[in-house]
This record gives sequence, structure tokens and C-alpha cells, in this order.
Amino acid sequence: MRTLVIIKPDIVGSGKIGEVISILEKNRLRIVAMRMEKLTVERAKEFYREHEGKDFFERLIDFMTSGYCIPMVVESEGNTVEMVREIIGNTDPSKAKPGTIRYMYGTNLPMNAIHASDSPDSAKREISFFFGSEYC
Ligand code: FUP
Repeated sequence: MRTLVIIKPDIVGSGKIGEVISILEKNRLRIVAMRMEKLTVERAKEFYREHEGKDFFERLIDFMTSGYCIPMVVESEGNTVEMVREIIGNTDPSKAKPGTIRYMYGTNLPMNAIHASDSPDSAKREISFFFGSEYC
């Protein structure tokens, strides 16, 4: 199964890209597509459209467009979507379990280091958004 991961601008800016990728690879995730992208406001709003109108939306868009991010498609055996969500931890770094990427590298909301699709349907939409449906 494949899912979409994004290394967010806070991690790119702090020079921790390699550390985060290393954690993913140590968990037997294979990277099958990856690039750097500076999201436009329009693309960030489209990606996070389910959150439009919420109180944190503008801050989220400001953060996600503040620098380069690294979208990537990763795959593994089994339920990759669920597995990657476990590895990244709770959305709020202050609630994430020790050992998770958001615990170790997140700051606060919305600066939580990394994104991973939350369901197989989201994975399909999000992989298509960045790389095209042929990568699903
Ligand atoms: P997740 O699937 O864990 O990324 O969480 P959500 O889809 O609920 O949220 C998407 C992004 O919105 C989070 F990564 C950070 C931001 N957010 C906030 O800034 N404040 C909140 O209360 C909830 C989410």
C-alpha cells in the first residue's frame, strides 16, 4: 500500500530533512516519489480544503506556504496508511507519544513537522494532488 507524506517547512528550514527520512526508512518504508515544492496559497488551500473556515485555517496556510516542503509517496507491505500515522503521532506535538516524529520534531500547532494521509481515500487524493494518479 502507498500513502502520501509531506515533510513540512519547519523541518526543511531547520535542516532535519535527513533525520526524518531516516526514521521513515528505518521503519521499512520505501520512498517511490519525492520532490521539493514551495506551495502557492492557492495550492495549499486546495490541499487543506476540508479545514476551510476553521479558526486555524489561515495560520495553517501561512505556515505551509512559508518555505519549501517535501511531498513524497511511500510504500510498504500491510496497512501503510495506519503504520505511518502511528510513526508520526498525534496532530498536536504536545500530545504526541515519545518516539513519534511529531513528538521529536514538532514545535506546536500548526508547526508539527510532518503530514501523512489519514485514510486510504485521502492517500489516493493526496498522491494524485502531488504526483498524479499513476503513483497511487
Ligand atoms: P492531521 O491529519 O494529523 O494532519 O490533522 P488535521 O487534518 O486535523 O489537521 C491538519 C493540519 O492543521 C495539522 F497538521 C495542523 C493544523 N491544525 C492546527 O493548526 N490546529 C488544530 O487545532 C488542528 C490542526
